[in-house]
Amino acid sequence: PKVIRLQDYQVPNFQITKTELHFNLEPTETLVTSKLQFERNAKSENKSAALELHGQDIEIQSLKINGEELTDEQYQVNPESLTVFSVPDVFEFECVGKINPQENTSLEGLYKSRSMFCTQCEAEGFRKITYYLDRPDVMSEFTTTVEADKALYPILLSNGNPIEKGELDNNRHFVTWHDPHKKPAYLFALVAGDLSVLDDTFTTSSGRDVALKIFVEPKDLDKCDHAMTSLKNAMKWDEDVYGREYDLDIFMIVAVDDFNMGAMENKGLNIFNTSCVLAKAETTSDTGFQRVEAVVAHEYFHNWSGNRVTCRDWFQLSLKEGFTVFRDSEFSADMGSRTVKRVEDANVLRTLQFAEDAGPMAHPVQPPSFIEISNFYTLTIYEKGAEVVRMIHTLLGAETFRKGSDIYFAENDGTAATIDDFISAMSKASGKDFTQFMTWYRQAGTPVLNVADNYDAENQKYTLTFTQSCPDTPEAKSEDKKPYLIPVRLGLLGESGPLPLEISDLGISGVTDTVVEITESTQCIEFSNVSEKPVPSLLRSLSAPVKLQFDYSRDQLIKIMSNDEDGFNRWEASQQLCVQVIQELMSGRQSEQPVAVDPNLVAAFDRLLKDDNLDPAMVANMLSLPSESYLAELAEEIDVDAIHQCRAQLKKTLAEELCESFAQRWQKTPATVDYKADAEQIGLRSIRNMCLSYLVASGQEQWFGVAYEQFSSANNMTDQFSAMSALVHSDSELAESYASKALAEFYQQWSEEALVVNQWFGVQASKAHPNTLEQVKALMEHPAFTMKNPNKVRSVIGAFANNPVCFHAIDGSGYKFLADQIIELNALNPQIAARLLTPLTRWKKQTQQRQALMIEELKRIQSVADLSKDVYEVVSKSLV
Ligand code: HT7
Ligand code: ZN
Repeated sequence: PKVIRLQDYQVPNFQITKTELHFNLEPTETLVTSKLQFERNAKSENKSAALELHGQDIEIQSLKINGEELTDEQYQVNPESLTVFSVPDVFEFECVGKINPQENTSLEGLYKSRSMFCTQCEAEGFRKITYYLDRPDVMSEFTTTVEADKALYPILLSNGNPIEKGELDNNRHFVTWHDPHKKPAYLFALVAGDLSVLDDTFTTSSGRDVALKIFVEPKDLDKCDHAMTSLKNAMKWDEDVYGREYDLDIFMIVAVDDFNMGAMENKGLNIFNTSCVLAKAETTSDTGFQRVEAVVAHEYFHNWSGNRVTCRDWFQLSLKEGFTVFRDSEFSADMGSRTVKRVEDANVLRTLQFAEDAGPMAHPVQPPSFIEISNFYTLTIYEKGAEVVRMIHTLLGAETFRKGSDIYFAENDGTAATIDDFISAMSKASGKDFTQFMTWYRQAGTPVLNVADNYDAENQKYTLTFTQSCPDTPEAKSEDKKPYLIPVRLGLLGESGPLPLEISDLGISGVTDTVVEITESTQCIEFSNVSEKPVPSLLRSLSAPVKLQFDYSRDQLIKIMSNDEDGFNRWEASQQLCVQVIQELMSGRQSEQPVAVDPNLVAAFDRLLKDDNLDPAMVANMLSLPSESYLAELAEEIDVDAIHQCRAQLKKTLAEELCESFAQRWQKTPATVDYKADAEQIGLRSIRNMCLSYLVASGQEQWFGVAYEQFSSANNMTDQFSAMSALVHSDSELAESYASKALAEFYQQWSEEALVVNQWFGVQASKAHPNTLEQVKALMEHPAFTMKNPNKVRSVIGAFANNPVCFHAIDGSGYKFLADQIIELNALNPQIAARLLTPLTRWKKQTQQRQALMIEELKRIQSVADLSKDVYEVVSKSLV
């Protein structure tokens, strides 16, 4: 397969000023007629270029230029393109093509999801609908007519505003939509189905009324209120914080069951995975509610950061995704608890993105090349990209950042822009030189920031020495990498509170929190008038996406944990303390000299449990042990069994020793009466369920009964699922009967709710138990499971592949199972196959025995005939 490179970018030879589409919808034979007004691009160097259009799996019925049917000699069709050899400078191109949505299991282009038709065009799906210049820098005005059977598909939608509708023969009808905003083909959308709608309105800051509509299958109409509230909050927030108003008279969301990702920001017609729209207290957990709020906001925010200003090419993907994730993350922080949101984001970044940055698919936020762009919708583009924007926000301050975003939107509105355009706007607003900062976009890998300190009591000077480095990644060796500009937010803690900071070199004095810019490979920051040896609180709020190394003693961590002004670093200190203790248990296990859990950690947890002043959500986060994947990320060589067992040992010890404190905190935290997904109630449910999970982990049977009782009587999914999950994950044999009873009852209760059944699949597939693989195979035979639905695949196969002890079973059974599924999915849905492959590609830090088994399965996948570009790229890069 061909490698596409950023350095080869060339402006398109043609532009398409107007696009007129007509869809005659039939499940297996949809006719698509396109009339495209072409003009040669004045900026193109090749003034006599042939017309080369993208297109795939389209049966051509007719091709015309300016009304004249083309003869066979005038064009050539290849599997992925159509070339018309000689064309005038301005002309109309007409194509009638036949496509088969029913058989389209890739879920790209036009496909059927249950009884409805829908589309997914980003990144390159439009070319499966009709021949086109399917690239984001070709922007056109679309008019779309959708024609279908009226009884089966009463609702016919596309982008923009409806301008005409009518009845046709044979019980058919049509609606014509016109989108006044020029857009690239990846933002095109069409939906047809028998859908119910939740209606609302939003009045914009300039007084325009916008009709808001959420379309769902009739059975789901009672689960749309939260998405609608989130949408209105997001619309208001974007006006208040970014001065961005909505620009059409109608904004629509449609929920579909079969979807490769979370949602899609098509202009005026967002299409969502049901899992990111539907929410109801009884069926959806708090994290589900929060996800709906975040994704609804994310897609809405794309209307400006993505649609009004789009990307010139796919190497600029993080221009829209990184910026929009930053925007949605700030929105969620404003809607709920800022510190909790930061902790959640940091967890995702440090476990998942850091692992990606250390793996075979590592790439810069602006990748230099790709084989299949779908493989680059990654945590690096999204989450690291958002962190890079966050650093700009930190360096400039909120006000200047806003000036920069205003300049960016004003200068690039209606165009396809680049990351450099964004940086140029930020530079104009601030006068800051971003040359060094661009390293964040151009180099892959997670920088390591090592910090050492020195206290000179006599002169009351305190010095921090920062040393940065970045490991080897596929595109560059460590020694060839340039130093980053790293903003480090910090403070110093004294015996009785924060110390005032005096850094004369930087003109900083009289504050207890500041941001210093580390730009050199090694750099010292000197603090004056420091009256006692302080404990440094570094990288507050995770001010840069780096791995911080400072040799903290446990006493120092405990001090930060209980005293720091920065809530994030209090949480971070609790995590580091746990990491140290778990690593100590692992060393003891390895040397066969078992060690006891450090009583200082037990005491610190006890104080946390008794702290009524701290936000309950933060207490829950601080009591939450570092995940197995985070511990794996920190290890040089991963011993999955040791990590699992030592982490479980710590949890059990804490549970046993603090049983009374957990029980007291559980008892005094009220259960939810009238469910609300607000920060306060979410915090209370999280501490209550955290306590319950420890109490169940203590292994005392009375708590199994309590958990089962909560499971049966809960009035919301958070409490019901948490209780069931605690029982399922218990390693006590006594808990098994409670767990299996709960699992059976849960399925009975929720068998009609697809999203709840997915949760039920997931909890079973992620249980650390020798039988899990057999159980997973049985779940795949369950009537509710199908390989054609990505949510089901993720909840069974995906959950298993991310279940470390079972996936990495030493007999290689987990690897073989996953490889078999990928081979099957490669033919059905290449995007999902490639994504699911990730855990198998991370073999480098596994033990040698596992490495060999993993490589064997990767090679087996590589040898499959008809490997999709998606799977080919991931497998081949992981075998280098
Ligand atoms: N911009 C959207 C990306 C997306 C996507 C990409 C590849 C394959 C399927 C897809 N579905 C949606 C989602 C977003 O970031 O908002
Ligand atoms: Zn996005």
